[in-house]
Amino acid sequence: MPEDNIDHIDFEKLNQNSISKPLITKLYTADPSAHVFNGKIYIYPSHDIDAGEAFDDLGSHFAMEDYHVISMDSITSKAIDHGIALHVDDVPWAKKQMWAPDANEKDGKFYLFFPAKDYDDIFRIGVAISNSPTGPFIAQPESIKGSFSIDPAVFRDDDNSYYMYFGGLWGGQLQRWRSGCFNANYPESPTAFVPNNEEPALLPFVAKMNDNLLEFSEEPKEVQILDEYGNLLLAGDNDRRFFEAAWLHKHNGKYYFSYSTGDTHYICYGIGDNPYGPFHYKGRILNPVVGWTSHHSICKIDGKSYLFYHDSSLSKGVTHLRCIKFKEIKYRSDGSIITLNPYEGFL
Ligand code: FUB
Repeated sequence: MPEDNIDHIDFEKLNQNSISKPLITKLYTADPSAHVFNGKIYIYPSHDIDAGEAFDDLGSHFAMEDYHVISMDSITSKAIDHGIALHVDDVPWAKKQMWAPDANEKDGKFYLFFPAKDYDDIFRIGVAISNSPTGPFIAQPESIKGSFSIDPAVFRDDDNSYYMYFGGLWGGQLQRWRSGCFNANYPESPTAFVPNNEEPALLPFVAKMNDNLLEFSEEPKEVQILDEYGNLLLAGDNDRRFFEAAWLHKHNGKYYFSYSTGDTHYICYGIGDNPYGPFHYKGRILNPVVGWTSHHSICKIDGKSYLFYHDSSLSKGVTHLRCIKFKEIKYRSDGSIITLNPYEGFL
């Protein structure tokens, strides 16, 4: 819901009707990637700040500078903020805009994956390593070779292969990579280079990671999202096509690829038989929240599945000052997910 649409909202009533309270109120947080490591819940969010950047459709006002890690002993426990885990000043290749991160664990080491703009103002994806899930993380000197765009999500499959999903339109620059290399031509409009409505929509990417989790082991491949007839979703299908915030989770042996539709503000998903897809579009997981962006992760905790997401309720609707939340999701017997309404019919 764009900022100019919130004047009528009674935030007290909205909060009363909300299906979840903010997990952390001392700082603004967004884009929560939740994992269970060694029996404990760790959440890797963006840390929203007001850096005074003017609002634009490229997301320049999302001028985040660092990451904090949040932990919870259990889903009913208090959320603990562990302070700064990584700052942009400590990432040699990164200039600004520390957007949505993810993390994963391998052989007792913890890897933070994050996008940021480099000194050419191109979004790349980097890795930082720690011996602890809460950091501090030490960044690699260079971004991942061949990485581009935003919103990395790293999924570990049952055979211990790791796959990174990534990509984001408009400010996330995915449309600038259509030819395989970065199109730096102006005008720098968010929709320049986006396909026409009747063309197939831009697709997110996936790449298997090397054993060291520091590099792609293959050229990133497009992740296909198909409609009910087996055709690629079209660029004009704004209610269903991929925009940003990729996530992959597994349920009953099936692979669920979920994502945000951006300008229509839904979290949607498709189901596939392997980590590369194709994924068959199945529906919505979350209806629009207060705030323009919607971003999520899905994590199984003690046998139940939870959606971690954000809205802008804590800042009374300021787009770039968000708060992380969570709610259990339920599956029907056919594997489909029951859509959540974030304010139980209030909006
Ligand atoms: O937090 C900055 C950007 O906003 C993220 O990278 C997107 O997914 C959206 O949530």
